[in-house]
Amino acid sequence: MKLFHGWLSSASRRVRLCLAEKGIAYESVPIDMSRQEHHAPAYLAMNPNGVVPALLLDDGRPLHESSTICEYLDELQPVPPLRPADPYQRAVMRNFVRWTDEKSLPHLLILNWSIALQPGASQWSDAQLQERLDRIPTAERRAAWIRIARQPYSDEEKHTALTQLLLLVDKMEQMLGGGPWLMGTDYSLADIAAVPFIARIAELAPDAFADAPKVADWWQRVQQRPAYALANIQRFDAALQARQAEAARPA
Ligand SMILES: N[C@@H](CCC(=O)N[C@@H](CS)C(=O)NCC(=O)O)C(=O)O
Repeated sequence: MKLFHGWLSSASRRVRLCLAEKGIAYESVPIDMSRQEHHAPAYLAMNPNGVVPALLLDDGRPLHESSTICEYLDELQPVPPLRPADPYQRAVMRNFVRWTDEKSLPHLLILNWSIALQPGASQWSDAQLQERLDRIPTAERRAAWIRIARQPYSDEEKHTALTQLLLLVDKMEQMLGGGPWLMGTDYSLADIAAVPFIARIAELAPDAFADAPKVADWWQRVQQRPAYALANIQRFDAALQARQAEAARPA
């Protein structure tokens, strides 16, 4: 199968983690969001929402939504299992994943886009911006690009976004009872959903786990998993600099 993904995208990192845990081989197709490659017609045919990631199965059928893709992979290859066997616990897991989708990702996007996409997007002329907006399939994502191109997030908005993002740490500290993982004894898609956010929180607010010892231990355990290294979750700032240096290199 082929994974169309962004190296810096949290939703993409989630799927890379899942594929690595499963030991499923795949072809990696990086998508450059700063060039709006995810708004090209061929990509939109795979993901009608115009966001990354998208998984293209061997038989040509596409799949989008990181949480759906991860559940699909867990059904496709049930060993090692990444969802609790108990239906109630599975439902609790899904609600946690949904919580991160709704309450963490929008805030992280404000912080990430401000450094990764705003400098380039603010240089576009009105005509260039309109041309790009015309290719974006949803009003919500169009609004996000207008915002980043024309009305940069203020320091206060970024501060609020970080405060909201940090609520994940409190939530996880409460969930990590006996541990060692969010759903108890077994590593699951709940942990995988949280990893990209906690990795970024560790960079943005290194003291964030000072009052959350269970999350601090969980984060150490996550980084020791072989799948964590395989998923190639680089530091955001280092990856961004490498990408910019690559783009600036003469052809
Ligand atoms: N719920 C989606 C969210 C995907 C998403 O928002 N991806 C971001 C990167 S993490 C993206 O592609 N943004 C590009 C855009 O909005 O133009 C999923 O989990 O797959």
